[in-house]
Amino acid sequence: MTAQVTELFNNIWNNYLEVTPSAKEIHQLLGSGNDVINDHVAYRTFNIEKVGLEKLAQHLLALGYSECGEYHFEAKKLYAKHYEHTDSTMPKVFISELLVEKFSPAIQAIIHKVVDSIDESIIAQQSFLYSGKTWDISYSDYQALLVESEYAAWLSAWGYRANHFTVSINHLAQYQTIDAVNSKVKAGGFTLNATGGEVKGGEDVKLEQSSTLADKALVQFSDKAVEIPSCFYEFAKRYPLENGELYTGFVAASADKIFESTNAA
Ligand code: OOG
Ligand code: NI
Repeated sequence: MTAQVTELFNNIWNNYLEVTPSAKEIHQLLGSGNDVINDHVAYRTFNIEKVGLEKLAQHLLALGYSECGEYHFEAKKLYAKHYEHTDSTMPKVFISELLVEKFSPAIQAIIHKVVDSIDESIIAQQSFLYSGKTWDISYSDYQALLVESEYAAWLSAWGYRANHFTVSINHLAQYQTIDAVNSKVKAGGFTLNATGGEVKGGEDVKLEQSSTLADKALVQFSDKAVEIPSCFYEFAKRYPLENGELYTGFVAASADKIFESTNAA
């Protein structure tokens, strides 16, 4: 089963690198051999049954993952769950979904048009997790979504692909602290998401995180091609609980700011 999980994440990683070249460079900058382990990978979707978070999760459950935690984001109108594999060296997966009914009728109509045009057979296959955008959307519809929800706009333009991969600082050979990682990434010429400060969380909440600002890549809209924010790279350090085991959950207050890594700079 782990070989299948590894193969799935290799496919997801390659699809992510197509629009996130900085991740490959940063991976080389931080690693020294095989010490770059993924803490987690994140997905975004809409809470419409056809593509709801359970539709993404089914492919993980089939490979030995199970549901471990849930999170609410009132202001961004999102709900999320995270999944863990029995083999703790496999990445955790964080899946959020947009509460579509909380948006204006015009926004809901654009979202439903997108979801209606997805082929059911694409969703049913494991490759759905690295299928990207399999529909047409105009640049003006993208801009309309952007006014009410950056998340909805990002998802409609990029589709089903990892929104980010996350380097586990705990496993790095050369760096032990998030400040050391952040300094190295910035010295390499990359920009960090500074919303709420570069470091989100800390030892007090058992999880410390930072992330780059998303790369920019070209999206083929139905009427024209435009460069927009694509995906980002995250760095996470986990701290032990009273029982000595590393905390494996997420921290909603920090995640709320990580979401903004795909905002236009
Ligand atoms: C997910 C943001 C949350 C984390 O590590 O807290 C997250 C997203 O941007 O889609 O990944
Ligand atoms: Ni994350």
